[in-house]
Amino acid sequence: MLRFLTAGESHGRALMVIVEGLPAGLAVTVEDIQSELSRRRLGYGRGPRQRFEQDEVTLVGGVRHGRTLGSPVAIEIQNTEWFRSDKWHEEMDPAPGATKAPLTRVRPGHADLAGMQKYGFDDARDVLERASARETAARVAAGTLAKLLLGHIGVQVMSHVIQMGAVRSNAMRPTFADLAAVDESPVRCFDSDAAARMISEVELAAKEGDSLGGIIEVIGFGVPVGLGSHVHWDRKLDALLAQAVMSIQAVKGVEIGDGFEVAGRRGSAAHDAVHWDDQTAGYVRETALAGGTEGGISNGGLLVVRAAMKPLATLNKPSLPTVDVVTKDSTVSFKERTDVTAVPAMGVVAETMVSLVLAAEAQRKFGGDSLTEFCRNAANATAR
Ligand code: EPS
Repeated sequence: MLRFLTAGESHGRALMVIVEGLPAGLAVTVEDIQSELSRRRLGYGRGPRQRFEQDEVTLVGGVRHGRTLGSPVAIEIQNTEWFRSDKWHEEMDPAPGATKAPLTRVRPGHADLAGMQKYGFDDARDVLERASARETAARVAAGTLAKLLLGHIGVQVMSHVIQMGAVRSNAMRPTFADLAAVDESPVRCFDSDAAARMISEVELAAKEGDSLGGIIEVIGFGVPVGLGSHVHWDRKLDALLAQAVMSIQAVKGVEIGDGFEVAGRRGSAAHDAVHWDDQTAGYVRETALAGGTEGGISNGGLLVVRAAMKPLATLNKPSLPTVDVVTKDSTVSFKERTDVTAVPAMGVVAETMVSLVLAAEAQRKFGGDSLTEFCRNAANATAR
């Protein structure tokens, strides 16, 4: 089974990810990973760090002469600030020592307080360094491998921003051919009118030292029939997707297809009608209300997953009341360098998580130790 594990703190020397279970023979380069990582840095409203962060990638193991070996793939992503300065060396030193400046005025909405209570820490940095969305860079590196694998069986995954703050996009759903246009939008929105309003919304929030959330949509094209299963709760594809996407930092809602909207409709208007198409000799659904899964099984239609991100808990002008955990006095939180919004980047991370789930389920269904075996099995698994 395809699985991965990340390690590393936001301001430590590097992030690491180990991806296990890929077939041998998958072509992969550092440039493939770097190009996905640079897509994650996109997006109006990101803070100063994204301008200098280089996401320098080293393939540490599992790849030889541009191809996977079937062994675990280990990837390291250096943190630019650590390697180009000594800024974090003392603060994040793994050797025994103590911080000079513990962070004790916890941020409401962040992992700070719950994490300190859970692990018995006196310094919020012990929590925030790992809770930081910086960790998603390691996920995106892993997701690059999943996307490359899926590409061999004709699956393509993209995302776009459909809401930023209160501004909603009205555009038609993009196709995969529109991905470059989406990535060129400073807010990764396919609706250029809405994009302009989203940018103003970000500028306004930035001026007021505030933050913004929003909603992204992930679309999967060419997902084969039969990923996931109805037979167990923990094999349902929609449930696996929901967990994977919900695990992204600051995501508070996940919707498969038109999940919430459909709840208010009558059954006769809530489902995707099924037709037979003589030309392709296959079943077709012209709508994707169910988001491409029925009974927890991919149905061969368009896969649609949406994720709602709360506004970032770190505020440039901290204003929400909180408590200093040492004195118990009422105060406002400490200040950390932050983004105004990370919604456009979260879309790329959600693509990653969806791709990792689809690749794992495709491996479960088609198996194979080599890419050739995997592709042969997928090609032979014709849906009846
Ligand atoms: C983050 C705070 C900011 C973001 C960071 C996530 O980092 P810093 O405090 O170092 O400026 O830029 O995101 C990334 C570094 C990244 O690569 O996504 C946070 O607190 O979660």
